[in-house]
Amino acid sequence: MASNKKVLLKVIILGDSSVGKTSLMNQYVNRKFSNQYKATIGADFLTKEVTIDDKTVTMQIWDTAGQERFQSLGVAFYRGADCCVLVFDVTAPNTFKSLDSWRDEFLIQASPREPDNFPFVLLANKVDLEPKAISPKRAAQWCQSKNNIPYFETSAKEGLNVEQAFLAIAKNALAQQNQTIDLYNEFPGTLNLNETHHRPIGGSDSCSC
Ligand code: G3D
Ligand code: MG
Repeated sequence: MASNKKVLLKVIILGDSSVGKTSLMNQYVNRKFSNQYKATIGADFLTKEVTIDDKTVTMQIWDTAGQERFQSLGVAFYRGADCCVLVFDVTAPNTFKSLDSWRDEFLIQASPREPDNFPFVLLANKVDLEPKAISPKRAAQWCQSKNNIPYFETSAKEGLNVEQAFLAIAKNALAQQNQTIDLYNEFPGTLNLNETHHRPIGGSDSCSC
């Protein structure tokens, strides 16, 4: 890929309501943890430039507007994602139990080319709080069972591990995008959008179109 090409990575954040998705994004993009930022930016996104191996890429981070309560996020939210971030709250066991269904929902809606190799990253959020209901061991086991998903313990409140987690997210998203581009390049003759086909409609070979 030409190095002067602009790279845009789409990252989506999924998980139960109140696990801290919006707070994590706000901490990463604006370096703020604010109770006023209720933000709720709709099926919308924030962008952040990030440098990976001397290359600047733009990460587009999509958050929900609270519709995750009903698991109804619409196809536009999922379409074209390069990485999916799954979040749970270490003090709320139900949010950990929901991870499977968020992952499944993503795979159904986004239908990536290679579901088994699609990059997910798991964030165990609110590690500043006690007591913890889900141990790091349990979370790590879940990650292992899903083809070794990278796993970070974060606190959006204290800014703990947030930068590191999003850097890993960006790297995984970039690797995924490069792989997809390689796949297209492997079959250059499969789809040629510049080619004009003059094919008769209705079975007649005598069309002069
Ligand atoms: P969501 O976007 O997943 O629904 P939010 O979650 O980011 O709106 O966060 C839900 C609540 O959890 C908020 O509290 C927020 O301040 C809090 N929160 C988010 N991340 C952390 C964290 O790392 N540590 C702690 N202690 N709290 C966190 P309120 O009270 O505003 O509902
Ligand atoms: Mg939110």
